[in-house]
Amino acid sequence: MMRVFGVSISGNCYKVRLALEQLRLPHDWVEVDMMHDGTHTPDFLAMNPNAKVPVLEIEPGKYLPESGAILYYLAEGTALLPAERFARAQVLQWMFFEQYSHEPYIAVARFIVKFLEPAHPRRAELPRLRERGHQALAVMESHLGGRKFFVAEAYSIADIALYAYTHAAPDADFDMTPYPALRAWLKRVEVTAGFVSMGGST
Ligand SMILES: N[C@@H](CCC(=O)N[C@@H](CS)C(=O)NCC(=O)O)C(=O)O
Repeated sequence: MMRVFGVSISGNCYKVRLALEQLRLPHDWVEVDMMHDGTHTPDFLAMNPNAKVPVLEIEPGKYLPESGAILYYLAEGTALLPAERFARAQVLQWMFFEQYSHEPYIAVARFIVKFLEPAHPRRAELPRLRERGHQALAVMESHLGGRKFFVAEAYSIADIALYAYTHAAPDADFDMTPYPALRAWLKRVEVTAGFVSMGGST
């Protein structure tokens, strides 16, 4: 059985759990104690020298880190990854967008707001993170206007990758009012087959 080394409160790990559930792939979840250096033990570093969750254990000794790479691996040959060449590349386009222009702002802002104490000096980063995060949300809003999903009108791992921290943006006090297409898309994702929420099972 595949195993996921992850942290339940992490959006990057949630992407993997959502894909596994929607693809009905049995797996075991191993909770890593990120707040107490659980990603820096010799055993963990042997799986991912970059010291980050999630890591997928495909079989004993065969490890894949990076949420986007894991989604791509799991989705191969399924409806979550289009077969057509251009659509497939567009899925990667949006997953790279998520990693470079979206997650570094929205996920980091969420971490600071939700998990660091109110007087933490990293709060000084929030205005810039919010500005850049809103730029990413505006790009998504303009792409989604009139579209059902990010690529080729079909739900894919691009939607899973972007859903994780977009739906969690209000945790970091992002006001979603200016993004009606984005809010409608979030609702559309939430009724796809086998959807599970970040905190629970529905
Ligand atoms: N690009 C990576 C980012 C993974 C990441 O940032 N993981 C965080 C939790 S959300 C982590 O493991 N942080 C622990 C650390 O940096 O020590 C991915 O998409 O998987």
